[in-house]
Amino acid sequence: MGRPRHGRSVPGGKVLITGIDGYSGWPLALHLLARGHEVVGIDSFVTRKRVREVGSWSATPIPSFARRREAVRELLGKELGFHRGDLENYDFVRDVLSTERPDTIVHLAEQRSAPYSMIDVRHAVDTQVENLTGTLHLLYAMREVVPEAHLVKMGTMGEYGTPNVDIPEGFFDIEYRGRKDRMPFPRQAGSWYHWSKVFDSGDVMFATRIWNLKATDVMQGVIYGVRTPEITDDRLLTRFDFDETWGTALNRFIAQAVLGLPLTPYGKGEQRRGFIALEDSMQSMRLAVEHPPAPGEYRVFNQFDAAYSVNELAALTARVASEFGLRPTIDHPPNPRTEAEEHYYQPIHEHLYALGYRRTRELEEVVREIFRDLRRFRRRLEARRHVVLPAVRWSSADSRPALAARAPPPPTAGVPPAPDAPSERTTA
Ligand code: USQ
Repeated sequence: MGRPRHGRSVPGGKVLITGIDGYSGWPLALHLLARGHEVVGIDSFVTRKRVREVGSWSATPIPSFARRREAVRELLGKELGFHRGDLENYDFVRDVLSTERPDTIVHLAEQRSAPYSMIDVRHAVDTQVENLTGTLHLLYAMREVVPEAHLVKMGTMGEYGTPNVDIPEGFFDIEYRGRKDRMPFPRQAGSWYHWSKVFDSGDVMFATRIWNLKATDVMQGVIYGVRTPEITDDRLLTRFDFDETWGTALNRFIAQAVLGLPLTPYGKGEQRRGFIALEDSMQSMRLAVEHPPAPGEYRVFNQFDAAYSVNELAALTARVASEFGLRPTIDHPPNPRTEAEEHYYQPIHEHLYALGYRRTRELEEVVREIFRDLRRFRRRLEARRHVVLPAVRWSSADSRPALAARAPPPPTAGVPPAPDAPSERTTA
């Protein structure tokens, strides 16, 4: 577990989070600091830039990273280490690992939007090259500098696709032509982004085998929510995306309800996915950090709490919306994605429960909480309502014209374009 320094006495010890400025990275940093870990982050702020690229921003106003660190110091009395840089630069990655010598590396710094990866050939290539390069650089730098560290790698439930059989946690036993083996479960991803995670998984699994590294590959379901117990002040808020490229299903439905727009389960709306509250995703990541596998072990967690269809989530959103005096309609726009809209879905998720995972937040309670927060930031939503409806189509090789055609709404009386944002430079 390393030297007996501050943060090293906790299992999992000193944690390096790549992508610390992101939706999960930021609350994870707060959560691990509160648990007594020493935490250091890496970020290049590319997500802020890319969300601006598609004309959107976070519904919650996000301070600059320097201000975030000040808030942590002031409100939590903790120091957060930070290195600004890009995982595509191998010297940077190796230098940070040499300087910090983390016990655990949580790797979240990847392009994480499926629609973004489907915009055109450049976005597809950027997604796969960046995601694979960052992971390979981390694996090589671990091998060189901290081979005893534990890599917690953010993958996705979307790696598996929607097969017509139960989905195990990474591996399954197969008998074929009279012989038996334990093999990785087939991956059938549904976007260039999701495929980048499949390729990453192969690379991480291979590195554990040849270099005796230890790794947890987290098959993360869709996260929803805006708060964790450590977010006690607006200066500690995490980002909340709601546009079609960066926002995810349930979060988007609630934003749509607040905006008075129809909710958009795509196509038939019977697509099922595993979902988990932000707070419980942080609990799961912490459990992985604090219970490392053995050297040479590559383990897989299916990290979600429960599976829902998008129709079920739209209906729930509409029901809770009525408590806030809102009456959203439910629309079924043609599906911009190429995916099954009715299918079997039965993933197994036992590994985290075996480590002590328990649901802390009920879905409906979190939905209410998101409504309360988004109503406070309604004017920020209003300022970007033109980027909510889908524009990126899987069947198109180039969705840039559709994205460019979305015009910002003309300023209306009482709705200034960016009211509670200090400036575009400090919020994203
Ligand atoms: N969907 C709708 N209406 C919407 C938005 C989405 O019906 O307005 C549907 C999509 O068609 C899809 C499902 O909801 O069937 C999930 O889409 P999503 O945008 O919520 O999530 P996805 O693109 O799969 O990606 C998100 C995160 C990604 C993470 C993944 C976990 O952006 O980083 O890896 O969730 S999972 O979905 O389990 O693969």
